[in-house]
Amino acid sequence: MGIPLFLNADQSGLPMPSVMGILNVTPDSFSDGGRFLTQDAIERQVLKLISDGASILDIGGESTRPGAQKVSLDEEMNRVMPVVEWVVSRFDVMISVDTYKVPVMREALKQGVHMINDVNALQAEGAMALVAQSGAYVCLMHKKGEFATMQEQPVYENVVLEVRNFLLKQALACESKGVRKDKIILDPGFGFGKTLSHNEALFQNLELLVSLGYPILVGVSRKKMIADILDGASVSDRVNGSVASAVLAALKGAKIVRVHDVKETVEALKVTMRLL
Ligand code: 7PJ
Repeated sequence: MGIPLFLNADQSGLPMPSVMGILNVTPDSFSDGGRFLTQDAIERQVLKLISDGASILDIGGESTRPGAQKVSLDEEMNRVMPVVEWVVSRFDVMISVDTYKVPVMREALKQGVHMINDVNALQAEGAMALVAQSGAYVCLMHKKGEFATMQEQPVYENVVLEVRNFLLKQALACESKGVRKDKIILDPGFGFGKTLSHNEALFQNLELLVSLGYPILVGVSRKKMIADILDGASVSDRVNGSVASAVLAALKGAKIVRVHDVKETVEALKVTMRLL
């Protein structure tokens, strides 16, 4: 547990947010054209994320995008654990595992990962106690509804208050189960049961979440909301919009930005924080 968060002070003395690099260990991300993940391609991507300046790696084996195929527990374990073991044994980088399944959390924590990133905010039976006992960081994310259907007309009376109240409730529940307050990170969950106008309201009011007193993580990288703003830009045309939103999130007080394009984001943040 030797790697503290948020130590990356820029030369200006202003705090740089930590950049979390996304490592999707899924066949559509890394494959030999068939259904096998190639360890070599994954290892190259890990090296790239680290040399590009990621201070946290977020390793995930199941896509939670709307409409994505569910992955069995065994399959997720087989995808994620070899990569976790490899990274833990070789690199001094903070490791987060993106999972909502308790057995995956348990195994990853045994291997010494530093953070559990749960898009389901530790709502699974036993998840809070497990994280509490491990002493690891946890990111609690808001989502509305189930993965397959969450983008079918989500409705809120007041999205900002609903998300704020949910995250605060989960954080306090974690604390009552023994998770230390300074280990808890909150995330509004952009795109998880939210329309573009819900995402906009959450982003515009990010300060309200920041004022809860927990570090905030923002993940908008290459998401559909960027495409919605940019007239349907393809995934490869979403980089500039993603970087702009990471910078804005940092200016609004986010402490972690979860991104695919680490080099671009780190450079933009460095220059922004220096010239602010
Ligand atoms: C998020 C995530 C996010 C956190 C994904 C994608 C979809 N974890 N996992 N926050 N998104 N904490 O990357 O497009 O926004 S998967």
